[in-house]
Amino acid sequence: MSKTKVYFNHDGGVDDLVSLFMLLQMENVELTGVSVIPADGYLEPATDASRKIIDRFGSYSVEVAKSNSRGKNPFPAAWRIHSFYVDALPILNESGSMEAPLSSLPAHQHLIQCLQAVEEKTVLLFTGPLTDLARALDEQPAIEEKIAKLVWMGGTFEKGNVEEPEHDGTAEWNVFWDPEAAYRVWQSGIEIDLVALESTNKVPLTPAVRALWASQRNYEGVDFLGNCYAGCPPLVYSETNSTYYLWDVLTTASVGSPELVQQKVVHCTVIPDGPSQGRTVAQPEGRPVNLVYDTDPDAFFGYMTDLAKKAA
Ligand code: AGV
Ligand code: CA
Repeated sequence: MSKTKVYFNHDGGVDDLVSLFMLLQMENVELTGVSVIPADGYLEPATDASRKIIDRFGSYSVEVAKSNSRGKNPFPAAWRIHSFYVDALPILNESGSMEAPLSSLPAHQHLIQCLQAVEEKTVLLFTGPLTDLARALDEQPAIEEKIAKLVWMGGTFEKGNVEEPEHDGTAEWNVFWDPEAAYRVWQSGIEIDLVALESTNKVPLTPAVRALWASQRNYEGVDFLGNCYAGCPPLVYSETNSTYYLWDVLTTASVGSPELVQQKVVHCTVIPDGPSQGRTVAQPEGRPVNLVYDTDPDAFFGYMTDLAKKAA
């Protein structure tokens, strides 16, 4: 079986780190590089946790790079703190060392290097803001030809998830953190699969999902899932600003198993500034994206848990 080459840029949230764990279990995927941007997490623990997950759950080595990008609209610290929690999990610290190599390049240059080092085209998987991709395109526009497509957790055409002063609530956070970067990527010719809140809203963390993982915690990988999500607020009665969804994990699953999601083409633009900054808006003259708008939650959680069972 030929494996899809994937470069993964994430921002250190719990579901970002679980996504890395999942990618390492996919038999049809080969990770060509990983980079970490300090948006919904802190740089050091998110980078260390990434290296430890590769060491503990990967069957091959992957180089990790740190981003030096900074966003316009910072994430709440209460969310970013989760990166320390995953980094401290005992299962990731048993060996007491970190073997996965750390690149000396900043993430956007690491991305360029990894694209150029592989002969075929690479799928880009981004589960945080697009800052490093926008910078890479500005620095080396020729990389566009080496990109098969971008699969991005970002955006919505319905209700946003940003609740911040001076914003109207229409944006999704990964766009809002750096709206100009998304705007820049929209100007490129790269094919974009947009895994938006329309589909991720279908996969909240719930007490039932936790119970499923708890019941199968005899598998080390499933126990790892339960531990990672232990600090995240589930959906019980109604949504709050901190309710956790499996945003990035659904995005990652759509790379390993595309039949889990439904897509349709939408023409749209990104609003780069002002009170709606970071909003994705449908517009006939806008560029096309493949909007991932639906999924079957049972099939998704089944796929996720089965992959975790394979981890050793
Ligand atoms: O908007 C979803 C993105 C995803 O990439 N992140 C979390 C996922 O990693 C930001 C976010 C929105 N609401 C959150 C977020 C919450 N309640 N807790 C943590 N992060
Ligand atoms: Ca994320």
